[in-house]
Amino acid sequence: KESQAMKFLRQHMDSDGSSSSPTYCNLMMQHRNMTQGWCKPVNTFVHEPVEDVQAVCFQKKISCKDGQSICYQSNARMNITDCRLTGNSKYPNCTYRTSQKERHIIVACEGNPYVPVHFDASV
Ligand code: U5F
Ligand code: U5F
Ligand code: U5F
Repeated sequence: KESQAMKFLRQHMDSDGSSSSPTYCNLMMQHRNMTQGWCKPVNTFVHEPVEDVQAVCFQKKISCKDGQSICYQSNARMNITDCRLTGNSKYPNCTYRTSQKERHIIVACEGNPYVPVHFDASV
């Protein structure tokens, strides 16, 4: 079974990639299995080394958007791509808007080793 940590890597890590192409999200959301059964509405990919993203678990502690759990905000801005479902997209044809950004990422972490398991937001 896929662990929470593996799920984070599948859904949110693309270290070697960049969203140079406008069809990046259409391809990646499909390749990373986020368009099976439904179209996942919002998903961020991070284009930084996995160690740099894992290190965020030891950076600035803040509240998650749920207001209850602990999240961590990266000290540095990171190269990310936000994928957002377009308004007229209808399952199974999931079409996304691709936006490349430089932002601080916010993640939740769990386990031993303590690694990212949830992508909360970017600022
Ligand atoms: C990057 C990019 C783009 C890398 C599109 C590969 C892509 N890229 N800009 O899923 O059945 O591994 O690696 O061939 O699929 O992940 O085995 O799910 O910078 O799209 O056929 O191949 O391509 O796909 O196992 O606009 O190019 O991109 P799979 P593949 P893809 P299977 P499955 C992107 C990736 O960031 O790092
Ligand atoms: C993923 C992500 C993000 C899952 C945010 C659900 C979310 N996610 N990157 O975009 O103006 O914040 O509410 O759809 O925007 O429950 O309301 O900030 O990969 O937070 O359109 O919503 O879902 O997320 O209020 O940057 O989405 O997260 P937005 P949304 P939310 P608004 P705003 C991540 C989360 O996998 O688990
Ligand atoms: C923890 C947290 C939060 C673990 C939210 C995974 C979650 N957590 N603070 O909606 O991009 O199922 O994955 O968060 O994926 O099993 O939207 O990974 O400490 O609930 O497809 O998945 O799954 O959310 O968020 O504010 O993170 O959480 P979805 P998520 P979930 P998406 P993604 C929470 C879990 O306690 O142990």
